[in-house]
Parts: sequence; C-alpha cells; structure tokens
Amino acid sequence: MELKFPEGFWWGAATSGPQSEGRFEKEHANVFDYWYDIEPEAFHNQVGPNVASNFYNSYKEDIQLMKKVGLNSVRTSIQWTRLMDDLEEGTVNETNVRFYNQVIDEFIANGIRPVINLHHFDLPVELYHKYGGWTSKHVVDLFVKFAEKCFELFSDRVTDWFTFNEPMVIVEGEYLHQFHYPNLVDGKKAVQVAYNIQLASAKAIASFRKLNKRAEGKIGIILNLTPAYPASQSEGDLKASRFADLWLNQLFMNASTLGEFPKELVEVLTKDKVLWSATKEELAIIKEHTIDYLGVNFYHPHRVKAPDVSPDSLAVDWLPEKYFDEYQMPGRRMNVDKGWEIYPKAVYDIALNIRDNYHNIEWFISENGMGVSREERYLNEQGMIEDDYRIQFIQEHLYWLHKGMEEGSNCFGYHLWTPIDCWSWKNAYRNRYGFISTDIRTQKKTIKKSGYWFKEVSDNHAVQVSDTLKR
Ligand code: IFM
Repeated sequence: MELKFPEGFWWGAATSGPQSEGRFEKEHANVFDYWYDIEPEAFHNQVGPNVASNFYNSYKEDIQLMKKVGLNSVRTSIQWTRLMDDLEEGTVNETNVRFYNQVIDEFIANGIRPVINLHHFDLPVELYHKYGGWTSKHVVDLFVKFAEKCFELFSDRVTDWFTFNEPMVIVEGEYLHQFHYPNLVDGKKAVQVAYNIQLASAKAIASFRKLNKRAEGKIGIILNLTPAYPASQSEGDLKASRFADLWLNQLFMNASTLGEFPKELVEVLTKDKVLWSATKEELAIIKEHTIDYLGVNFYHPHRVKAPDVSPDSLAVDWLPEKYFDEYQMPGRRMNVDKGWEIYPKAVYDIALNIRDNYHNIEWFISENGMGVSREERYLNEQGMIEDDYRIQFIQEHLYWLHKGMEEGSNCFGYHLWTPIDCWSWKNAYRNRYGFISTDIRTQKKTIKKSGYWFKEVSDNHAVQVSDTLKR
C-alpha cells in the first residue's frame, strides 16, 4: 500500500550542536564538556564531545550528504557556549557568529530549511557552579539574553525556531535519575527546574515576538512525549497512569500550548509541599507567550502501574515516582540495544491527543529513531550498512502518523534522529541512529541503505508499506 503525504511536508532529520560540532573554537564549556573533563570513564569507551562528528570543520561536505538523502529540513542547535563571549553582558564571539552564518547560508543554498533550537541540554557549566544552573531565575534571564542574540543575528534567514529540546530530560537527568551532570536526586529542585525552564521558554518567546525579522517566522518547543499506558483498568493503575501523564507529558505540554500548568498536578505538588516558587507576573508571561507550533520527540511509551507501597507511607524525600511504578509488560517489543520499547501506535495516540486536547495545534515529529549498536554487522560488500530494521521502524511509525493525519491531526513533518551518526550523552557512539554512518577514527561518512530509501520517500512524498507491516 502507498501512503501519500501532503506537498510541503517536512522530510528531515535532527541533530544538535554539542552532539555534532565538536569543541573546536569554543570559549565556554557546557555541563557535558565539563563532566567529560573530570570523569571520562562515565562515557562509553571514554569517548567525549571534543570531536563529535566534526561538523564544525566538515559542515559543507555533511550538508551535501544530507541533501543526497533527500532532507528538505534539518534541525540543529546553536550552542550557548559557542555563540557567546561574555554570558552576563550578552556579547558574542565573532568567529562563531561567522560559523553559524555560514552553516545557515549553506543549508539554504542547498534547499534545506534550517530549523534552529536554542537549548539542547548544553547549559554553560559556569552558570551551574556560580548560580545553581536551572534552579536560578538569573540563569533564566541569561538564557533569554542568548536567545535574543540569536533572533537578532539569524532571524532574517531562519524562520523556524525552538526554545528547548526535551526539557523533561533535563529535569530527570540532572535532578532525579542521575544521567546528566550534576547527577542529583532532589525532587524539590527538579520541580523548580521544570518551572524555570518553562519560564525561560515563555520569556524567549516574548523576545522573539519583538525581535523576529520575518513575518512567516514561528517559534515552538520540542517535547519528548511518552504516553503513559496503565498496566490494567484497575483504579490504582489508572490513577498511576494519570499522574505519570500529568508529570511526564502535561506539565510542559499544557504550559507551552495552553499557557497554564495542569491544575491537578499543581494541587498534588502543593499538597506535597514541593510546588515551585512563582510570581503572578511570571505566570502571566507563561500565559501570554504560548508556542506557534510543537515538536514531538517520540521513541517509546511508558507502561505504568500503581506503586507497590502507598505513596504516603514513604519516608523518603519527594520524588514523582512515589505515584507510579514502571510496568514491564510481558511480550512488549523491545529495541534491546537501547532498552526502549517499540510501540509505533503511540504516534497515532499522540496525534489524536493533540487534535482533541490542544486545539489541534500544528506539530511535527521532531525526533524518532532507532539506536542500534555495532552496526558494522550489517555492512555489505560495497561498504554500505544495510539497515532494513531502521526502514521498517520508520515505515511503522509513518503508518500510524498517516492514520492520525487522515483523522484530522495537524502534523506537518517527520524528522528522524539523526542525519549523520553523532555523539550521544553518556552512550557516546555506542548506539547509531543516522541515515549516514560516521567512522569515528577517520570521520569518513557513508550513506546507509535507509538514506537512499528516505530520498525516494522525500522526492515522492509517499511511503510504500507492505500489508504485513507490524502494527
Ligand atoms: O541523542 C538524543 C538527543 O539528544 C535527544 N533525544 C534522544 C536522542 C537519542 O537518545
């Protein structure tokens, strides 16, 4: 069967500055640069962000490869630690302004729409050490200064902007589950960080409305949405899934699209005495500066059940997981390399949720993808990786996306994570996601089978899927 997508649909891929560029010519270190400097053994094979995929030096050749695989739009991020000279004064580093100008111009000259994100986990580490990072409202204002520089410098050509990538990952990684520096477990701080990031996003949107130079320019946020499916229809499991959804999805989703945090979540946080500190003026800024459109990163759903012990009997510090436990559903399909469940139908559930509960706002899949380790297993005699599993993974997700669009959801694009295999936070280069492979010893880049396949999809705005496709 053939699935037809509308003309103008974004067929693209996403990466980020810290994961692709390398640390060349950077004045400041971000939290990951710093963590690698002090504890390289925390990273797979001790591979750090210093070189990454060398995009800083090879962006011209890389963009040619992206064009060859049919990408009509590519998201990357401008690094706060690269663009700025003095973080407090808000002055810029001219060498790196030149770099970003060249990258943007190169994308446009090659018919690729540059989609620019402003924060991809890359807080300047000095702002953590001096002020406590995202727990500080001063840091919120410094971020806004950086965002304003980006709008002033680049919004004459860039029309597609996003404030944050996966804010919930910052909250969880830094303050709950210890997978991002500073690796704390502190629920109260996590709640404040979530609020401060939402405030930073709204304040940056307010600045965008004043400084953006192009009438067609838009700004949004990128959220990793993970539908929380209950283990059963029992009252306890339903309650657990309801809270998981409030915390994991609705917190940023409601504030960013509807201008308000979910009341039920605020009530629980108030009752538990961990609610963020907020002023009336700040809440008004959040209310008035909602997004124009939304990016949805989807990798896996959550399966949840009622916690084994009653939440109120726990004498530990506050953590959101007091209200839900992870449920290991028997028979679920797993990507064993990454340890994430594969459940493409969730894309359809997300599409209808946006249609029904979020004013059918315009949105796109801003990341989706399949991380696979030791992909050299699939090299053919011509030296190309035959990643049929990735093609099938994309087809399955596009099948459900298409169905959601047929039923009226307002989706305008699909981006894979990622165009070219890139460095990843703690996993470094263990799992590969790209349409194009990178040999990290030589930086030789080679198109995979999925890259050639995607070019056809993008040229025809159509996907062929077999009737035996797993649904
Ligand atoms: O590498 C990350 C990216 O930075 C954010 N989304 C998930 C990707 C794959 O793990």
